[in-house]
Amino acid sequence: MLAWPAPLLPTLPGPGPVLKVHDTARREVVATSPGTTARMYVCGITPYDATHLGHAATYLAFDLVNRVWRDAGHAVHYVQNVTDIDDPLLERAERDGEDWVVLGMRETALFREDMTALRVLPPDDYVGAVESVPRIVAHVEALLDEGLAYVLDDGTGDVYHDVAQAPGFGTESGYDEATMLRFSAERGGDPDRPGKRNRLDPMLWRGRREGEPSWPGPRGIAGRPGWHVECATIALETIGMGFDVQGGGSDLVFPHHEFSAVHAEALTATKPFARAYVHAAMIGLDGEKMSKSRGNLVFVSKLRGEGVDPMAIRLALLAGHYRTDRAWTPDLLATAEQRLGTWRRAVARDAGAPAAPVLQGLRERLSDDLDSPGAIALVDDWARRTLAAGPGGELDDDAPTVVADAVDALLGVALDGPAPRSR
Ligand code: 5CA
Ligand code: ZN
Repeated sequence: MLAWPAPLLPTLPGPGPVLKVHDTARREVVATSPGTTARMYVCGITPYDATHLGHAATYLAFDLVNRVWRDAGHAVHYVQNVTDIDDPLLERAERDGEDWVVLGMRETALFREDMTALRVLPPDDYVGAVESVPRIVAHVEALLDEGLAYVLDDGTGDVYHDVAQAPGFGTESGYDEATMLRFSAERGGDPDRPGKRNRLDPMLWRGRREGEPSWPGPRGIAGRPGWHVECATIALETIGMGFDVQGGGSDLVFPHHEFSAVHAEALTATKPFARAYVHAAMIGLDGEKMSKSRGNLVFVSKLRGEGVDPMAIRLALLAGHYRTDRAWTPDLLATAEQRLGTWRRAVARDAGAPAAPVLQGLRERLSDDLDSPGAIALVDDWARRTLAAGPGGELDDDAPTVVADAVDALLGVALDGPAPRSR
């Protein structure tokens, strides 16, 4: 699939430090150790509705990973999927009397626009589930051949992975069985379905149902792919096993990332799928997780349509740490607009407070588990000192340019625009 255009990335003097991030599997902050090319897979959208601020926050967190790695001198092979066939897409299309293909294409196009406006670096491979069906089928077939998967004996043709034969099962989330059963029921699994060998067994292939789209499948069973094997397949086809970061929101810790890893590790008989599993916390609204199914959404495109500067949206979301669940509020946006205006006024000056400590501080903060609030505080302080300095103060001529480049390259916030209108 087509991704979106890349924003310009200024080059900064010297390399930045090694990135440390929190790995869900090891339950601690760990140093990443990519080769020349860092490899990252981030779970993409299910395109049945517009990008909300929760999605945006998650993609911004991984955009920081990308930027910190590049600043450290790595090339980055970034992969993202689009779940362009799944239950929620079909349900929404049915509700609205729309073709599911048209719905998916339209919402994916809107997502590209939102990501472009937010200056998110695009994936190198942007891959849909539908275009991956033949490779997914080959994988399901392989798991059946190995005796690691089974066809449910109820005439539906549904295929499940037998987790009892997966030695690594449970190591990504670290959850106990009761927690797994609860999340499985809440997040697309079917623990109460009769006939499964284990209640947690995840579906690999769903046999054709009346009125649903279908493709030729494993063992000649027409149907459509399961969710976790989609991401396992797309990652294996693009960046292979043992890649550096698997990313997504914390609602993907279980079952999705657990089973993507289980499928891929079974298919290749190697470990690990990812070297670190990194999860962004949830953005909420009015005390609840922002989600398409709850309908309590603030859309990036709606804010853009109201004339909100996308750089203010970016700053508002990065003002909280990616691992802290947090609420979206109008105040957050107002503060970010004010901050953006202040920063823009400061970098428009002919001279500013010394830039070297700001560059070093930004690098230190962001490489330390993506401490964006800490990074933002450093720029606040620099802008305050720059704007407060009178003529003849200790100011450097090149400081505004260096700080603007650092803020652009590391935080992804372009400061060459006008100060946003105040509300
Ligand atoms: N297509 C699958 C992943 S393969 C999916 O989860 N799609 S999604 O559209 O539901 O979510 C896209 C991304 O946004 C996921 O990483 C998800 O964890 C994240 N996300 C969803 N809601 C929120 C939220 N309220 N706050 C933060 N991140 C969220
Ligand atoms: Zn995924």
